[in-house]
Amino acid sequence: MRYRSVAVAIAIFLGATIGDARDTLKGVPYDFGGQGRQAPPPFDVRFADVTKESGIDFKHESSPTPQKYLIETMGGGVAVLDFDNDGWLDVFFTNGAPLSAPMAADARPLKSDRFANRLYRNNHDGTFADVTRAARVDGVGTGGYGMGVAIGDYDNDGFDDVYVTAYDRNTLYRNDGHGHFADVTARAGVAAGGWSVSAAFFDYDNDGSLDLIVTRYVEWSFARDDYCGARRPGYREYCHRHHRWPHIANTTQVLTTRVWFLSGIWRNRGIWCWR
Ligand SMILES: [Ca+2]
Ligand SMILES: [Ca+2]
Ligand SMILES: [Ca+2]
Repeated sequence: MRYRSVAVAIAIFLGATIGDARDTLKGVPYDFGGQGRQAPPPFDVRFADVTKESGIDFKHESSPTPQKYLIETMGGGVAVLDFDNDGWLDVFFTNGAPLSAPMAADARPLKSDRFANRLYRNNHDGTFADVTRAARVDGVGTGGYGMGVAIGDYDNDGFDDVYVTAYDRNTLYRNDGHGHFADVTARAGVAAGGWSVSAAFFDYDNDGSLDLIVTRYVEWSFARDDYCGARRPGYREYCHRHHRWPHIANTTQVLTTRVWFLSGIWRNRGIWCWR
């Protein structure tokens, strides 16, 4: 009798479970445990492409060359932030830099107007205005070949600041709270160098000031633009100078698993002092 009771109990439980699941799938309200809670209504959210109407006309410029430099193959970063604290989200994009074929071994890519980073201010009506020049975040004349972007209020003044990663030189832009940014990279000592890709602000020592972590990709430069694999027009394979696997097709996997390395963590010791 004991086992029969258990079997009946299991059958009832399974039946109840199946029944509940069917009711939920049908969108039938269900009272969870008699507490008056009901299943949520069917999820029917759809997205519309409003890019054209929004006025956001940014186009990433990779500057493709016959050499097919490895940095050309990377996309740019994007951040959504409220840089003017008006309660509406604005958008920032990173961009590449002009390359030629070939580049000098010691070349350092410098941005021109076509390769400017872009900042779009939210107009509160579904449209955005390009305020890059006024905000002084285009990176023209400096900036390197842009990769990622991190947002954080590192000086605790209530306005979000911007950190852009790039090949050759990263940039920290301080928000002055009046619609402008200043390049404070040298003073802050966070240029990093090499090929930086990802970055994030976080308070690793819990002292109330945001610190910065930056990761780099591979040891690469125009002088170390190693060529691996088959050579034929319009085609290129990549490898790291210390790890040559010409028969591995998925070179991205090789690069990310073997030579990914950390650039550094900068501890914020005050507004202008990072170590
Ligand atoms: Ca805003
Ligand atoms: Ca700030
Ligand atoms: Ca800290």
